[in-house]
Amino acid sequence: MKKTEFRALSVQEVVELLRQPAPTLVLFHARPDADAVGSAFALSLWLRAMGSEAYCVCADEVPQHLAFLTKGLQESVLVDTVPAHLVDARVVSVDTASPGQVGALFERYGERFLLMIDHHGTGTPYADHLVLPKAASCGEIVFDLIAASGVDVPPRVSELLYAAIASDTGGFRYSNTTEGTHLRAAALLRSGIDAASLCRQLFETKQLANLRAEKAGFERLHFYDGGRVAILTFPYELQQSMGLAEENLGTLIDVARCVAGVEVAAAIRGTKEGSFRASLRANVDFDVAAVAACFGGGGHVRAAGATLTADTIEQAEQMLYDTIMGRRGTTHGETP
Ligand SMILES: [Mn+2]
Repeated sequence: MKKTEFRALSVQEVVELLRQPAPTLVLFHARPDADAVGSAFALSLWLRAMGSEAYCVCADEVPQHLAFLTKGLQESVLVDTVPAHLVDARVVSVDTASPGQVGALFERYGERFLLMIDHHGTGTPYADHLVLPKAASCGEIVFDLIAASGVDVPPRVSELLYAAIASDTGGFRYSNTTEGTHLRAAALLRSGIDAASLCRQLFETKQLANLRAEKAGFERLHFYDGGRVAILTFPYELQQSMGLAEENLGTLIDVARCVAGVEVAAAIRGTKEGSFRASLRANVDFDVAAVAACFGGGGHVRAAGATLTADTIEQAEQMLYDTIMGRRGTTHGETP
């Protein structure tokens, strides 16, 4: 029978569970970011240090700009590269809040999840879980698990965790950054990693194709509510005509978010399936996860995402705008 009730586990319980050697697939969310990749590979190296065979798997390949993180560890994370003897392994997920984020692999592994380790406040548990919404990144939780285990891990783990933590805090700039974030980062620095090099690769290097996408996206940036709400749209036809990959559109949201005066930002891109993928960010105390939840999505209070069903991208933009404004209550201030 399908299990529908799941238990919340403590850090210590998870350590004891994972200390028992067993072949393990470490799964992370589709369209992976550095927290997902860093947390998953750090967890798999820790599992190996405790005598388990481990392999990282994802519905999507690690994007090109994060390939430096996995270099020399695994050639690919796609499911058809899982070694035959690990096909029936237990499955542990990191940074993956709901079945939707597992993506195309949920059908395959849905019944086999031993555990989910995550830091998203909104989500739909699909296994026994360690979910700590106060953690700025899943990397912080994996850091704590490794520390609690007292197991010696290879130096590469420090790099992976630092990248995970730095990434989800926007380089220690976002409001989710806590004293605990810095303390963990300090411990990782103490192990001798080249943090400046990691940060340059994470934050100061962009694919030329991303910059081309940002330039085109900037032309399609609309401001509302006196410049407090910014929404950028990027139709799938435009992506195709420019020869851009999906991963080249990941920084569009930053174009909308970084403009002075913007409080809530969104980037909507068309997909080849005909739906519309929205990323949402808040620069002020406004819950974009609640906006995303109206469309079946989720995320964090200040960073969330959802997939919208609409006939046109203009209609998707209108739906998102209406929902944002509905949750912001009566508009304040006057239009310039
Ligand atoms: Mn994360």
